[in-house]
Amino acid sequence: MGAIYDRNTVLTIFSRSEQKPQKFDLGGCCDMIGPSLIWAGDLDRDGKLDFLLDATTHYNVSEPTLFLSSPAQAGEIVRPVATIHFVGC
Ligand SMILES: [Ca+2]
Repeated sequence: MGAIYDRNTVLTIFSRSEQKPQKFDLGGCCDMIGPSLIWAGDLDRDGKLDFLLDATTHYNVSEPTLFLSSPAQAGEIVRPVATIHFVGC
């Protein structure tokens, strides 16, 4: 699995097991720092990669989102299942 970010801040995910890449619009992400991959592994133990990505829209905000492979629908590689929003001082 691989991922790239384009100028419009679209996360594109590739997988050997899926014919088409999956795209996520990250909206107004990511001022100054860009999206950050926090963790990658197989959290749900289905043999496919899961990851935690921070795609915050502001430098003083953290918004990690968990993407899991097991709830992915047909044609998807992963599905976002949880997000938490932190604001700095
Ligand atoms: Ca997995």
